Amino acid sequence: MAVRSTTIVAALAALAEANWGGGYNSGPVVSVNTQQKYQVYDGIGVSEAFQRSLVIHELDTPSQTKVLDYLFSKTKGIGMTILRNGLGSSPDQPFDLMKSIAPTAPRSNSSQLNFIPLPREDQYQVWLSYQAISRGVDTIYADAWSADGYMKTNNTENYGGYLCGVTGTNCASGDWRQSYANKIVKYIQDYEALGIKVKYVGFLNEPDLNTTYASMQSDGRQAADFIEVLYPTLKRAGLQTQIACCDGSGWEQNRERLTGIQQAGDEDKLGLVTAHGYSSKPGAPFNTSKHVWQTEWSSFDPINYKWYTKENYQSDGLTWANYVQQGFSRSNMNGFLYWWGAANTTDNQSLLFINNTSEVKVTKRLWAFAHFGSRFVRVGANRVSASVAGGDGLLNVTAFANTDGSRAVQVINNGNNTETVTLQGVQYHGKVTTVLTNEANDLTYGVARNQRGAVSAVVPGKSLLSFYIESNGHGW
Ligand SMILES: *[C@@H]1O[C@H](CO)[C@@H](O)[C@H](O)[C@H]1NC(C)=O
Ligand SMILES: *[C@@H]1O[C@H](CO)[C@@H](O)[C@H](O)[C@H]1NC(C)=O
Ligand SMILES: *[C@@H]1O[C@H](CO)[C@@H](O)[C@H](O)[C@H]1NC(C)=O
Ligand SMILES: *[C@@H]1O[C@H](CO)[C@@H](O)[C@H](O)[C@H]1NC(C)=O
Ligand SMILES: *[C@@H]1O[C@H](CO)[C@@H](O)[C@H](O)[C@H]1NC(C)=O
Ligand SMILES: *[C@@H]1O[C@H](CO)[C@@H](O)[C@H](O)[C@H]1NC(C)=O
Ligand SMILES: *[C@@H]1O[C@H](CO)[C@@H](O)[C@H](O)[C@H]1NC(C)=O
Ligand SMILES: *[C@@H]1O[C@H](CO)[C@@H](O)[C@H](O)[C@H]1NC(C)=O
Ligand SMILES: *[C@@H]1O[C@H](CO)[C@@H](O)[C@H](O)[C@H]1NC(C)=O
Ligand SMILES: CC(=O)N[C@H]1CO[C@H](CO)[C@@H](O)[C@@H]1O
Repeated sequence: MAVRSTTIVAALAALAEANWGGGYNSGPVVSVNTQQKYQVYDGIGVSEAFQRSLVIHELDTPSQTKVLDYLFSKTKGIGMTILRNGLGSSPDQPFDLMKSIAPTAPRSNSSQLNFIPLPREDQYQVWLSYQAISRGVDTIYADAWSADGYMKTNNTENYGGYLCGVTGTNCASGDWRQSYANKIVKYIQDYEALGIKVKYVGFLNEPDLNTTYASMQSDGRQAADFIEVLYPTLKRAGLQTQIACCDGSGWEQNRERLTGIQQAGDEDKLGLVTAHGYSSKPGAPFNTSKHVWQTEWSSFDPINYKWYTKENYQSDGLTWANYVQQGFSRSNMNGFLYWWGAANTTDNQSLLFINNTSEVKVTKRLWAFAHFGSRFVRVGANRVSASVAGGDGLLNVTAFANTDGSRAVQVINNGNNTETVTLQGVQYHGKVTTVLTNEANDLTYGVARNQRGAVSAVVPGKSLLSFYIESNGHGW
């Protein structure tokens, strides 16, 4: 087409938006309103804690590059922007433990901790952070599963127990909160010395559970007791790292802890609220003005590479497409993390399965995440209003407006029927890109139909289709 003036372009766009429902098809209509802005998008992410970073490091070079690109590259992969590293509490480092930087007990709670350098580059999490950052990750979240055993009521990093010094504890060895805060600060400083900024730090993981591996229990009051020490310690060290809490094993378990922190008057010391999806799935939003992330969730089914096997099957790609979408649309999350990105564990705990040192297998869950990754949704975007009318009631939609003016609209068809979906309310000219994922497609790019101003696309049953409009109004 010949060069057009911007006035004509604008007029055409206005015509397009006025004409959407012109009766060209009677399928469902997705209405987007970019003026109605909701939460800010921080990203999607994963963890390689418990030495899965080492498993990636052990791969041969082509497989290693493949894994890193799949997870973090927005051109070759899905463009995750958040990495959750494990902050170790173990005395040693056999597979799959995370060794502490203060592995041996000092003389007393008032003595200097016995720091050692980051063990084995923090199980190659330093290397992984560099690799991730070089591909576009902009947020490192360091999270501890427990304090070191000698700081706890039960003298071990395992089997729950509490941090000595918080409400309800009375340890003969004294109050270890300041020591734990000092250790966390030293860990962040070790990363900063290597040029890696830790944006958020968490001191708990699933504090509602007592497990055989590293775990430390805490209710909201007890979390607040530690936050009151950690917050000024971070400030005194001149660190900008903000506190994340509490990685509860489920959404509601975490809500209880957040409420406890709020009642203690310490919510303003938090930078981020973090919850997992296991014990209770993400539901109603938390009552907080802080950013909220779902920071760990996965299936434990055996390895499943498929997109759809049956309704709500925990490890299917389509199930996770719905979980991520609803995380943003219903639970008002700013970020959504899976558990492991890549692991050699033969269950469905990861998005990529590593078999020995040379084979990498991709699950369909990875491609479900891709539609919500930085290929299409950029850090700092706003989720905006999107709704669907017509159809069989089995379509679910979300929309994001990027700060550069580009927009992404995700349409999940949970039904069996193929639907022709018309898009309304999004300014465009030229072509609108479509991206399709289902059993037969992994991010297959196409062009939306554009008939007399009505932009539409065919969305087969059990599929996820994104409309993507570049900042200049063009598709890709
Ligand atoms: C955690 O569970 C173990 C094993 O069931 C038990 O021995 C221990 O007392 C529990 N710890 C706490 C703090 O409840
Ligand atoms: C060590 O524990 C004692 C007893 O609880 C406490 O008074 C003291 O402040 C603690 N030391 C530090 C450095 O927190
Ligand atoms: C939400 O928190 C505010 C205080 O920040 C409080 O005034 C309000 O009652 C809470 N709402 C609910 C539904 O708990
Ligand atoms: C993951 O789930 C699928 C579907 O149930 C199953 O066939 C597969 O065996 C599971 N993965 C592993 C490693 O067992
Ligand atoms: C995964 O890799 C680690 C590190 O090489 C190894 O110790 C472990 O046995 C592997 N696990 C499986 C299931 O292959
Ligand atoms: C891992 O690779 C071996 C061959 O190296 C193969 O026999 C085995 O089936 C693979 N395992 C999985 C779970 O894919
Ligand atoms: C790795 O390869 C060995 C031998 O080829 C095989 O016995 C083993 O099952 C493989 N590991 C996995 C996780 O499949
Ligand atoms: C789609 O959204 C509706 C309304 O929020 C919800 O009831 C339904 O469960 C969602 N579908 C799926 C498959 O999650
Ligand atoms: C889709 O088809 C399957 C298999 O034929 C059936 O079990 C299921 O109920 C159908 N789902 C809907 C929403 O119609
Ligand atoms: C070894 C040890 O001290 N175990 C303790 C862990 O914590 C629980 C409850 O706080 C105690 O009952 C155990 O004795």
